[in-house]
Amino acid sequence: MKTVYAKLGLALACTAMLSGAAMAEKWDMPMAYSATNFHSEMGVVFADKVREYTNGDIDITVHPGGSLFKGGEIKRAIQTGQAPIGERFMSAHANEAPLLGWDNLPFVATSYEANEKLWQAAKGKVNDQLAGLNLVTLYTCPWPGQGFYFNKPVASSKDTQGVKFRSYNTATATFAEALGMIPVQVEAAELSQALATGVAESFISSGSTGYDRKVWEHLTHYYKVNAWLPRNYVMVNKGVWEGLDAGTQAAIQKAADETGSACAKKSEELANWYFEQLASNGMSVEDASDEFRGELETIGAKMTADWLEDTGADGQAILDAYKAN
Ligand code: PCA
Repeated sequence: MKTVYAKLGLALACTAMLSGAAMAEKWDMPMAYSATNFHSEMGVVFADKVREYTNGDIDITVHPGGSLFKGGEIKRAIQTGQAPIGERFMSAHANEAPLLGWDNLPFVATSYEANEKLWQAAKGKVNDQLAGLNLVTLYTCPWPGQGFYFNKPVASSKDTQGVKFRSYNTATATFAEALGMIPVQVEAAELSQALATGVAESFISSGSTGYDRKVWEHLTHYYKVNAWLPRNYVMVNKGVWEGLDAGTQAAIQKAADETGSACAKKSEELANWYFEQLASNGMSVEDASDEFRGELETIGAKMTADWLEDTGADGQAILDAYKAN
């Protein structure tokens, strides 16, 4: 008799384990940047934390480098539920939802601290706009400050006329046009190819993307401008999110909050290291000349004014809240 009960107990335990395993939801998480980039590495940290905090109920697999969906397709894939979760460059969506360009305002918030303050001011309205797009933000993470890459020395806009420029969103295309350049939008994953084939000979970005894409193979000069610190964000489909019980949501949010702050710290730690790598691979890494910087500031002020026009009272409220803090 004893053995029968023991066997029955074992059978019940196995059934429980099986149904526990069947409950685990598998989530594919497309990310746009290379596997070794800190954003992608942090995506893996996030997935590990989610697995841990949900006791294995949510099992996320990260697909970096645009391997599952290309950068430009990720948001739509999540909106439509083709993927439950993913990561994308936030200001890439500013053409469709202008508030999402909050982190692309030239010279408004140029340190990690200021960028975080601006995010705190923007967060509520930005998340509302994303909810309207069927998306829930889990965490955001800044890139290091943005500067210009060229294949020659550049002292002012006299040197930028007619230069082919790789943009990553509408705002950077506008910036380039104001400098007499010819913009073409290219994902970071395709940047090396664009430089190798001469489709682009210049771009604006952090030291991070220049390092990831080994741009010293094609370009010679980096000018530190620190114009803005744009953010990536990890988002989940709103319906998928609302289908989770409160405990699972809280566990995922805890993982997201921890990963978001760790990711911002990592970005800050790496910012100068990237410059050192560019320099040790033969690039000239310098501050932009006063003349060039002055021109960039003039163009930047106009871009911020345009953003305020596009976003109206909401954009103004974000900037006012930022300045008041
Ligand atoms: N790297 C990304 C976005 C901002 C950055 O620093 C890129 O160039 O695509």
